[in-house]
Amino acid sequence: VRSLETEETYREPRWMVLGLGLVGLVLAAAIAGVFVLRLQPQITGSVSTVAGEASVVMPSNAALNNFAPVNITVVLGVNSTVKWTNLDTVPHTVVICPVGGGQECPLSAAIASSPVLSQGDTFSYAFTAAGTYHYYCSIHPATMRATVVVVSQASS
Ligand SMILES: [Cu+2]
Repeated sequence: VRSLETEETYREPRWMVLGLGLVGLVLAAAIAGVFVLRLQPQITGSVSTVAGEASVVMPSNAALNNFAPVNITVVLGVNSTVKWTNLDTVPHTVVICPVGGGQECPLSAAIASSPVLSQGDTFSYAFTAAGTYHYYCSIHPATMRATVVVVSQASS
């Protein structure tokens, strides 16, 4: 038969284990919550890609040949995610100016700019408002200038 003293020394560690277990559960829930919050923007991003893409390429010798097509018109929410693919052996970039921002806005004024795209690299941008957007390649700004016209569904 155990004495009271012996029972107490056995009970205390159990409460400590339970307490630690609860702390562990709370931490696990917090970490899981952070993961869910971080995953949500990625899920949204993949959905917008499904909505429809328009394609532009930097063709071979794009520094002379420009983007292709040079001017495209897309419909908001239908194919207003534009995906650029560099097919050239020369690296290029995409710098998108705001509506009314001119053909060659400074990088600080750009609404989006790609990293340097090597051959085979792609860059996508989802336009969210109608308007005429000029964009250019920051490596060849004098010759690589093009336009995306975004129209709303009602006006298309
Ligand atoms: Cu270029």
